[in-house]
Amino acid sequence: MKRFYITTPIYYVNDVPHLGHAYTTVAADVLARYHRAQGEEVFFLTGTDEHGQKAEQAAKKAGEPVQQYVDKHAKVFQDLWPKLNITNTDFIRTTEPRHTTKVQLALQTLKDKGLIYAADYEGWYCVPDERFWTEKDLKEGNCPDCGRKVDQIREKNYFFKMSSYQQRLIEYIKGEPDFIMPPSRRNEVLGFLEKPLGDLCISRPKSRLPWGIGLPFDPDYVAYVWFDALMNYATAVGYGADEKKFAETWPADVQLVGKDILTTHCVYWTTMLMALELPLPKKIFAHGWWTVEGKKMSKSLGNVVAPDVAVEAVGADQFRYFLMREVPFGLDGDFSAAALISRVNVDLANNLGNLVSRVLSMIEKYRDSSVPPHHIDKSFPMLNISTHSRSRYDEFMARLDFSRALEEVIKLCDELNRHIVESEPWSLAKDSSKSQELDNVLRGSVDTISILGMMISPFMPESADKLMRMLGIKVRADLKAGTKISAGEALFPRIDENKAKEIEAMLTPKTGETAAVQAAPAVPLAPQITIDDFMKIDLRTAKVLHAEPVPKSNKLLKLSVDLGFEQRQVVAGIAQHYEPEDIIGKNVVMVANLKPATLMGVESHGMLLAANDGGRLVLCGTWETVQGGIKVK
Ligand code: ME8
Repeated sequence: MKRFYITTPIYYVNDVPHLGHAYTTVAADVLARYHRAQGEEVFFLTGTDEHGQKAEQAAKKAGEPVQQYVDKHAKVFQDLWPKLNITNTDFIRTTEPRHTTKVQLALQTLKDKGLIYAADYEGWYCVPDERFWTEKDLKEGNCPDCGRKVDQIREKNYFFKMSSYQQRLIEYIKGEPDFIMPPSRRNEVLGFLEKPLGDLCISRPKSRLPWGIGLPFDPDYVAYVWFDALMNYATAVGYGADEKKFAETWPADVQLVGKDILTTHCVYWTTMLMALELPLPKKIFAHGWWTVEGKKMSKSLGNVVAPDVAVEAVGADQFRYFLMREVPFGLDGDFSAAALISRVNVDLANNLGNLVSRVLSMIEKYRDSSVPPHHIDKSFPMLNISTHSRSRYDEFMARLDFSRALEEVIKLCDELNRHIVESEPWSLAKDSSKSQELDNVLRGSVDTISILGMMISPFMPESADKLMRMLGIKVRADLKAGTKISAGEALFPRIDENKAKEIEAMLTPKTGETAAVQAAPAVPLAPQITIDDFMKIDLRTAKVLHAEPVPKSNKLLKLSVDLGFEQRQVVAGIAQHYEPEDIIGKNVVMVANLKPATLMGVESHGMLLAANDGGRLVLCGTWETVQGGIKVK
């Protein structure tokens, strides 16, 4: 039987694990647990990406031999995952022989097939990104990706004939609507493939970068780190080593990645697989990007959220719940300690936790802690509701829509709370002729609680286990009349104000910069206006289609926005606050009837709304996605 195979990216060892890494890995774990619960055999892979310039430079900076450095840092990831209850089947490190030898096998295979050739390369090279760029790719002479300076180089290298697969890849993506998810990312890849696809430089001269896997056909070269890294998904499951295991596991069913590495996975990896005559993964899902209180996570800002600290602050289940519930999978998210605390208190402590204790204490009080029988002559409203809820939950899980799946959990809690209020078990308990009715309400409620336990278990495994223990059972099917329950302590303790302050201090320590922002005086309110004054301003929703810096300006970005009925060019003074690629696809609000103006020689036909947070500009948009051109009042 084919295993259900799930992968995360393999993380660079030069960075400390943070919220972003935890996000992808928790999502993969939720999926793995969900599929296991369906009786499937799951292979869940994560690991570390240990070659290349980044690792080499980080080791140099730390004054350590590279192997020692990567060993130490891979361990940080390996030690972290159990704290988040991650149930990966395997952990691959790209410096392991099981990987390096099979990367060499893949390279030799492609070379033998005539799909790798040597050529002189002349162009621009970004050292930190380890990427080549053509003259026209550059932005103001710098790397279009990271904005840093690039070096001109001329050297012999080896190239993979990626361009030969362009048409086949386009047709494949068009023929498989669910291959790249969500659809916005699929369109992005198809857009990328509209331009001619070049061949991929898959080597680096050892003289410049020795820390890599040697090319089997040229001792002076190592493999490009992305060729090496992407192969992990195959080498970990037996490519070239264990044919049986490979056949039972490959292709991956779901490959989870962040949107930052969409092209490497959807173009480089897929064409590599085509060239190796291997099937493509069934699905590549590129999720969105987390910021912390509106800012990119960065060491210098001191706002990197460490997953182990989050676990220590609120608990593993609570943190997992927040990550999966807060943002629809695929969209960008913003982390704040306040949002995390609010999710724990509102959804988990007040709603689900209270509901469990409400139902169990009623069974304790009215039925001496024994689960009552069903009386079949009665209808069970909760049974229908929970069956429907469960099937919607399954639909969302199948689409990797984790946030909506959890929304179903909360909705089912609301339904059960309503059912209890409406059926008034406390009144039924006073009337002995209503004993069967009371049994049915209590039984329907405790059954629903057990369904809720099942629904939360991929997300919050410890709490689901605790809940089952409170219900006196191991699996849901064990819940029978006479089963002894125990209400015990709260399933999710509430975070009180003092604890909340402690958590905020642990998770988002204020740096000098943020502290200064908080101390800034409030801007005085402008004089009052009438509603007629306000109505003169035509505010509209708009979607950012394109963004690029305005030449010679370090403040301005030139945007193209979709207003539904037309596209507009708008110049916005936000270049110091947003990278162009961060705002493409965002839904913003703009003043649509402002007279056109010319800024640094570029015409602007409108103005985006942004909050000025002590000098930091934060774009304003709509909470939910709406079409462009909708009036905002
Ligand atoms: O790119 N928000 O490794 P990496 C959401 N080694 N997800 C985030 C995130 C954020 N702010 N930051 C990181 C590499 N991630 C390569 C991958 S795979 C063959 C090689 C997550 O350590 C997200 O999954 O930079 C992203 O794609 C990944 O970490 C990048 O990890």
